[in-house]
Amino acid sequence: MIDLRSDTVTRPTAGMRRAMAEAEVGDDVLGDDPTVNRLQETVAAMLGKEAGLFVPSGTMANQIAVKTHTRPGDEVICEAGAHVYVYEAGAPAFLSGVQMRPIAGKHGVMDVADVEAAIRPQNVHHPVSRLICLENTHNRAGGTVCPIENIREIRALADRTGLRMHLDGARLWNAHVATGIPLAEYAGYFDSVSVCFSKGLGAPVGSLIAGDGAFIRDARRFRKIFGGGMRQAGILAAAALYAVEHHLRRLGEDHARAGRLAGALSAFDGVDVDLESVQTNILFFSVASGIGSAERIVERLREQGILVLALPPRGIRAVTHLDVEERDIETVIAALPRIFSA
Ligand code: TLP
Repeated sequence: MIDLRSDTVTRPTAGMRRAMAEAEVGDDVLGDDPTVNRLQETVAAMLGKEAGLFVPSGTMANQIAVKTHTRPGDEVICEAGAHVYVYEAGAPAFLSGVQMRPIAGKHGVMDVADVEAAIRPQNVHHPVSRLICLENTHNRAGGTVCPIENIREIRALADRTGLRMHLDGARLWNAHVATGIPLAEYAGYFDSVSVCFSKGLGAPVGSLIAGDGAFIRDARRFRKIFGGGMRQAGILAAAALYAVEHHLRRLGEDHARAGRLAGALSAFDGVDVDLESVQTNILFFSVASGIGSAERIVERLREQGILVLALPPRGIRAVTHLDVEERDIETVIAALPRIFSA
């Protein structure tokens, strides 16, 4: 099977498994795991932040950040398709008692004027606007990169109005490789940043939150409260370190492959690909009703040994990653006429 459902499906390579097997470990809840400590220091430094905290998932990273920045009753501004709002099971309300204020963006990018208009005046009737969350790259918008000028404008607004900013950087690695903008430059605009090792970088588990020392001290307590304190987690941190060292540079290959696939798909009548949004490793396309439902197309691709995700009624997502090679993309492209020209 060629699995294009997500970049989360990768399996650890032989080299990564060796690094995991050889990892020095200790009890990380007690702060004793040398490999976790090395990962936290290494990635915090890459992001230009004082401190980092290793957590089990991207969802937990975002939710700890929301919890650490806010108080119950606060409002959090984010783009309408943001993962923290759409795909985290209502956790901001469940875990932090905050209300989300979604704003429709273009290609996942919010206009600064719309963000400004969403900030509540200080008044007893309103929730307190506390936090702005950005996502880079933006998953639901098709792996789009948030322009640095837009981030800068929103930061200036946050500074003027006293709001904080969190970056869901699950795929910040991809934005960095696509643009050449240093990770620390992106991260510098945010009070906290989350990054994932278990997506394009190919580690089996793990994310990290970075911020200043006081923020991470508070976040560590919320990690414990949320049940994310892990013991000999160095085995996982070793995989994450290996991923950062060996799999970051190669993300450009995934981007090129997603671009090729997008180009091939766009040649078929009734298949709509917004080529402008295909900037990294994620590709969304939609199928006209004459061709079949998204579920039907997913089923036909599965019969050809290709897995993708349906976003009913018309949308389909394909994601390239470490376990998808050049010849897999050729196989997929060769299968397309059997799916769409029948
Ligand atoms: N995204 C997953 C699904 O949950 C949709 C995927 O297959 O793409 N932020 C962003 C931008 C994400 O895309 C994801 C995962 C997360 C956070 C959450 O990470 P995990 O799955 O580790 O909790």
